[in-house]
Amino acid sequence: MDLKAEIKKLLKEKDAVLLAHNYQIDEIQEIADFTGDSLGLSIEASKVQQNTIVFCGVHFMAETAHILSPEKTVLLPEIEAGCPMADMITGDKVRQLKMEYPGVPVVCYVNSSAEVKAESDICCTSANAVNVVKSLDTDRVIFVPDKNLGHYVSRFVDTEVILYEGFCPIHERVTKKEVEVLKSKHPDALFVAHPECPPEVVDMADHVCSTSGVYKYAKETDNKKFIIGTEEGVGYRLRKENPDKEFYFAYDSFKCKNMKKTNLKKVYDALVNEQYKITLDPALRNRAYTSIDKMLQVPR
Ligand code: CIZ
Ligand code: SF4
Repeated sequence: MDLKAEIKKLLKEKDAVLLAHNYQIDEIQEIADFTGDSLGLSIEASKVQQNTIVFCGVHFMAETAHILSPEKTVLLPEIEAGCPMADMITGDKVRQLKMEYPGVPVVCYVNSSAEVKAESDICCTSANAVNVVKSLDTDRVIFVPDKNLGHYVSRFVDTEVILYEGFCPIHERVTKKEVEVLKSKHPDALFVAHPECPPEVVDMADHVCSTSGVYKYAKETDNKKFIIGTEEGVGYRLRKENPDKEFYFAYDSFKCKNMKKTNLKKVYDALVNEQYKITLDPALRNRAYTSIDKMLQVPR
């Protein structure tokens, strides 16, 4: 069976759109209607005509798509695709933090569950986190769950950023030593890091940005070689858009295994069986929506 052709056919038949996160396997990115970062895809999903969204990513991303488009059917082809960083904090934990620091607003990275978003005051992405914190009229914020993104933000604001002990195991894994070795091997390469990387790695970067920022930087920078400090799925579009440039990943197998759980067969099954539907209790969805909506009012 030609899975790609079958998927295309089913997408039409079922009035569905296929979204793929930048960290998905190449074959999925190849046939997706849209590729992007978690928030960009959810915003895209809210604008499309189709009634069904097949979200190739991890659970919190499909939840975000549902939060922004509750009237649409959101399908996550692999129900086991979770995010260890998002799982490092719960709604209860946020409530506890709020009791510990009364009156201090909670900023939560979109890489978090709906329950955590609902308990927070405002969301942020890696692209707008600094502006989100600056937009709050306060001298302290609680930042959850990513301590590395929180630390990165603290470099640019006067606000005291109270960090939580969460992290992305894939980005946390990059070491200064590995980047040094790559830099000495490719002295003319520029190093781009995602702010989920540890602070000492971020310190070494020529440029720090979100996944979408990586594409823009590689395209617009007049340099032939880049060391990439984020998940290797971005390599698909980087190589496609810059065939004359070279990309090296900051460590071998810079791979999110949850992102790689989705494959063509699972997307096919998702369409045939209309699985797995991601929904939320409407009251929870509304509260999570408020935090996302507040973020959307802040300029990027
Ligand atoms: O690390 C991730 O999962 C990222 C960067 C997600 C996203 O697109 O915001
Ligand atoms: Fe979660 Fe990290 Fe995987 Fe992103 S790359 S989904 S933050 S574990």
